[in-house]
Amino acid sequence: MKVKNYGKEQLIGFYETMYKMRRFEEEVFEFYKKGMMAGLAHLYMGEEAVATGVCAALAEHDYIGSTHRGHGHLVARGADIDRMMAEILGKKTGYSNGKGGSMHIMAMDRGILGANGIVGGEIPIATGAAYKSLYKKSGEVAVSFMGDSATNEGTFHESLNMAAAWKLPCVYVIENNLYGISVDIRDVTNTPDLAVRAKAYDIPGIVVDGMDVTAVYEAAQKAVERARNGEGPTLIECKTYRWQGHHVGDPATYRKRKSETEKEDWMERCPVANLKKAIIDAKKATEEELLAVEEKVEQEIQAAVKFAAESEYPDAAEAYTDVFA
Ligand SMILES: Cc1ncc(C[n+]2csc(CCOP(=O)(O)OP(=O)(O)O)c2C)c(N)n1
Ligand SMILES: [Mg+2]
Repeated sequence: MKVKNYGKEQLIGFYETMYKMRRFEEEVFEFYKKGMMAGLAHLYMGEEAVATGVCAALAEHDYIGSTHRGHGHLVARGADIDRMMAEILGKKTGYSNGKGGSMHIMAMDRGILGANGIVGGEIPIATGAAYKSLYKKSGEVAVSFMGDSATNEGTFHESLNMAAAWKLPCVYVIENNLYGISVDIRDVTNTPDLAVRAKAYDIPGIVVDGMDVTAVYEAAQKAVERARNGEGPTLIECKTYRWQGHHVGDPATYRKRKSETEKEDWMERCPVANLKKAIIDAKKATEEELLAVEEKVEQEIQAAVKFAAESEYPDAAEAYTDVFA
């Protein structure tokens, strides 16, 4: 991790965002275990460096296409933690008045164009936002996050082709966590790196260590600059891993198929703990200063849990408002 090239404030910012994502989801997992939330949640734990590094390279008015694993994308964009937590519990103070829940969590006020239950659904949506930016000359860059498995969807290829042909200001970010539910991407795809698919569209395809926030940030910065300068899209593949199963109800036994210690090996590379260690080792901040950051985040998280728990559910009479059907 190249923390030596960074200032204290920026490193503390990265750490605060990543620690907040982790703590937010630990509370979501508790909600699930206590039966406080409806449905399931797809946790981003382990992948925090990806959204943090990418979103740090964006401007306030830029757009994000998010996935079913979207909590981290919202936190990275500075979404309101109270409204996020309330949405998870289906409360009317939530971002979608409690009707989206975990999988459809979104924050239009932070440029998040929606999370998607349809794998690969976010890719053409972000591409459309990039097209709007070009057409209206409004200057926004659109980022589409996606899983490794989404790159085997037609939407991925259709979108990259169009974005490359029209030089759209779009950045495509693959969160390669090795799995699509229980399917190992290495068993269903003939190239070890997914970023090589960029060659088919003659755009840059970059592989980065998705456990290193500085590596992700630097790749994203170049891609965003390229997009903003009218030079077209970039495909960035971040190699990462999810700590939990596909969702909170998945024991993920399939992870031992290739290596008994696969999960443990990746957990040793924890992006949050390793960033903390790197900051302290490089003497960019002291342990006490980082503990103070953790304490501040903890207070925010506890306040959000209280806010969500004490908020009301939407009224039954509102069942048909804010929905398309
Ligand atoms: C079009 C479509 N096909 C299949 C599914 C079922 N499904 C939900 S998540 C998922 C795996 C997604 O894997 P990946 O894109 O790698 O994202 P990850 O869950 O690993 O973040 C699948 C197959 C779906 N929701 N939509
Ligand atoms: Mg995956």
